[in-house]
Amino acid sequence: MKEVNVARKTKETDISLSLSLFGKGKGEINTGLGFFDHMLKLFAAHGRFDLKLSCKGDLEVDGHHTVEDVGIALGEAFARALGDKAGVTRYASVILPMDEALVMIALDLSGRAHLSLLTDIAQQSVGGFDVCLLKEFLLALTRSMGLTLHVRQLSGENAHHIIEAVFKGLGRAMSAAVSTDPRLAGEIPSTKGVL
Ligand SMILES: [Mn+2]
Repeated sequence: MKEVNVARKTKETDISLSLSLFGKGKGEINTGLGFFDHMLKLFAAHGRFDLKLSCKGDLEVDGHHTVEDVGIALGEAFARALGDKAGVTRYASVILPMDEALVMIALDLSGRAHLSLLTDIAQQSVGGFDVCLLKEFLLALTRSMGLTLHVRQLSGENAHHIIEAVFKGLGRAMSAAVSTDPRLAGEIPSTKGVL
């Protein structure tokens, strides 16, 4: 599978993104939100994706449009890179520790968008990143690529650690789900024949 490029421009954001599913984990990310860049770099590194992303968003309003639209563009890139999902593993889950934080990620490249996010984060903001934007990002991603995603915070206190565990776990689980299952011999992993 080769590199996929997505360009998305609205009155709120201007995004250009390139994604390789089987890369070296290289992230070149510039969204103007330092904490979000850090999270997306971890996602790329732990997923072994190569992700180049620049977003010029209306940060003078707040981070909402930037975070949501990056989720939409990233989901579109995954959907296009996966195509008909022939031969992919499809399901994956991981329980990822980050110091005191422990987060479970379970996902299915189902073609159906569903997000179940259960976290308990006391801080409202971390490094200028509104904690509520975590949900907006995951909603945009799941809708855009047709992903079923369950996220459970099993423990944790520090907002940076908890959100970091979500992005690292998401990278790890996505990496496993998009990988080829040789036993499928190129078949689409659904009894319906379509994902
Ligand atoms: Mn960190």
